[in-house]
Amino acid sequence: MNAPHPAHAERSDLYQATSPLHLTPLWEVLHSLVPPRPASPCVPALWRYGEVRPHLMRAGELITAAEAVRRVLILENPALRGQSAVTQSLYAGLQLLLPGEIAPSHRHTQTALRFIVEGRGAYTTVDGERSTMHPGDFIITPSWTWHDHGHPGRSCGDARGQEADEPVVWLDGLDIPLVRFFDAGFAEDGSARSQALSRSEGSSFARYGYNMAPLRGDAPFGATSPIFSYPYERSREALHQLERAEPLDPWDGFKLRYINPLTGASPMPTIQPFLQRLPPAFEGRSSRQTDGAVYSVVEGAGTAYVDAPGGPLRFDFEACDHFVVPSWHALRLQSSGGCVLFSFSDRPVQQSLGIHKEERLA
Ligand code: 1HN
Repeated sequence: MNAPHPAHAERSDLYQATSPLHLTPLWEVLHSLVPPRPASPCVPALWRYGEVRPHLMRAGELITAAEAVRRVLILENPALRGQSAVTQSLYAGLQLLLPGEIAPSHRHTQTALRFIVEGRGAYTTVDGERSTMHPGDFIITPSWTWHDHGHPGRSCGDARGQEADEPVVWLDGLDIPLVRFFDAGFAEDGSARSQALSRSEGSSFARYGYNMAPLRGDAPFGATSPIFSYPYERSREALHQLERAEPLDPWDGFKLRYINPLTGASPMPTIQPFLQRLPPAFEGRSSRQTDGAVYSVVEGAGTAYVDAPGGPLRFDFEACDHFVVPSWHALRLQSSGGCVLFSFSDRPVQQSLGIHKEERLA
């Protein structure tokens, strides 16, 4: 073996002498600080609903929504265990509410989205307005708004029948890691379990959801959409109409982004949700983006091929499965019978910083 370069021993001495002063030589870390391309510590991962659901239902037997406050199994990126993060910037979890339960009112700086996975009969109340949940609905909780969830079941006297007795499960997406990064989070519990209602159900949609808007008044939630619920019925219809009559995109199939109707921008300043239809016999091309994304399979089945540093991965997915594609991991989608995918990412943050990048590969 060669003798160590004389400077190396002296450099070592320097590092040892500077370390107690909390000083670090940049030249030892420069390349990992500014890598030539994104090198996410996150890994691609798939959560099969068939495997997750029994544990979620078991949680429903072991703890009430009231005791848990939010009864959720967090989707943790396998490479970020213990951090409650699905990507470096985003949180995702599956929440269960059973008939007769209430998840009590609170508010926090973190913005949340809900995407309903299964079940009927539950509602969420945001800032005094209730939204009934249906599978496929995308629902927003703006930053610092009071919110509670409830599931009256059949005890409330209406005759909706069997369906109101179902467990309801939804995907929560929050900007928790982002807000934690900024050390900017506040939270507060409500004084009542359920907040008082101040508007009729559907009034925010009536005001803002039909390509019209009130004549006076500011945006009620700043940069966040004034619509609390984007019903699946309507988003699905949009995609199906495009599928019937329009050419598909070779990478995305038919993919639309949800918007804040007052601005045309993302419904939330930190999270952009999307809905995407892959028609039958779809063989998508490969692309990569700097925004890692979480996917919820709404209908149908297909395959996601994700290029990862350790070799390509293949996720065969079906309805209610969830998967995560980290930043700058090329993704290719395929579906023989057709499917619908919901997804969300931190794209609006990256776009506002001017660093978002997408590459569509051959
Ligand atoms: C929260 O408030 C909800 O309101 C869900 O349903 C998940 C995760 C962390 C912190 C707050 C909800 C959450 C959360």
